[in-house]
Amino acid sequence: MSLPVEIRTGSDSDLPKIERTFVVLESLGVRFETRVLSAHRTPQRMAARARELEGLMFKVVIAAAGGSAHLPGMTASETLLPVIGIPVETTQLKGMDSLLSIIQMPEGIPVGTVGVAQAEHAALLAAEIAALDEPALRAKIRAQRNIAGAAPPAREFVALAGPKSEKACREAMDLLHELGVKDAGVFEPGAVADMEKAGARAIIAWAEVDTLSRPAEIAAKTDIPVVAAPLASGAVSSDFLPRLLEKGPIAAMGINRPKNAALFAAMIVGTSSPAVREHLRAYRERLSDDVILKDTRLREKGIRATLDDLKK
Ligand code: RP5
Repeated sequence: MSLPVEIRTGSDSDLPKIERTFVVLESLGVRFETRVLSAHRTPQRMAARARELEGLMFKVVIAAAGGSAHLPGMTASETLLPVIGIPVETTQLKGMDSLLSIIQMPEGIPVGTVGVAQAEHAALLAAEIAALDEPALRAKIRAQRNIAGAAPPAREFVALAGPKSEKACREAMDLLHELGVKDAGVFEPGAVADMEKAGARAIIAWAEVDTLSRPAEIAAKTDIPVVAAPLASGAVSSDFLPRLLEKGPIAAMGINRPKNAALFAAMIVGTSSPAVREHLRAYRERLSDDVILKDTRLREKGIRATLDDLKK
């Protein structure tokens, strides 16, 4: 029988720090495999294993690392499975180094990040993703999280908890459409029961400086995985991300990455939709082609002409 969750850490020293992940998954009866794979010290081994995961029928990856924590991001660049990143707490910087290394991914390669040391949230998110087509597991998760009632079956639908930031909403909607996700709709943030009734498979919850707790408030009412999409118009204070991630379980994107929120939601949909996964694969190929094109142009034109072009 295939296992739905792979848990990978950058070192065995991370394992005791994420012990709640194992405890929670075991309590829910969700099977997992655990590996130590360092992004820096065993890059090839780490990448090769990441490339195998889809074929082995895994559904979701939890990756934990501390400090210059590149394991979740590098894993995400090698698989189309959703990757949940756990920033491991560090002595000097209290895990802020790990958090920023994991969450601020470039456009195109999202990592659903939980708060520093939030191993339990990561386990719950992974279980929620694995449970989307398994009513019995959903019921167990809802019971454990004190969420009332049975969840209506999930269909190929992504809910966007608006109505703020129309531009971000539009960008996310357009990308979901491009990625072949059958249906998506915008809801008032409080209308979680309606999102459930609509059969959402993922909820994208926008958060701004005055609404940072909103994604977690939505997550408190449902077992549908919540993708938190923080938006900010200028510089933010150092507690912006910690405040966003204080409660959960939420899978947070970097700041101003609405497309990554759509991609992560589509990756969740892709765990049961081969068609969406093929769109995601093509999208990744376009991202890669774009970088290769930039490099080719630079080599052809030279640095001076390229700088002139970039400054135009
Ligand atoms: C990171 O460096 C690991 O994820 C771990 O959090 C940290 C320390 O690793 P070890 O020195 O214990 O191997 O890559």
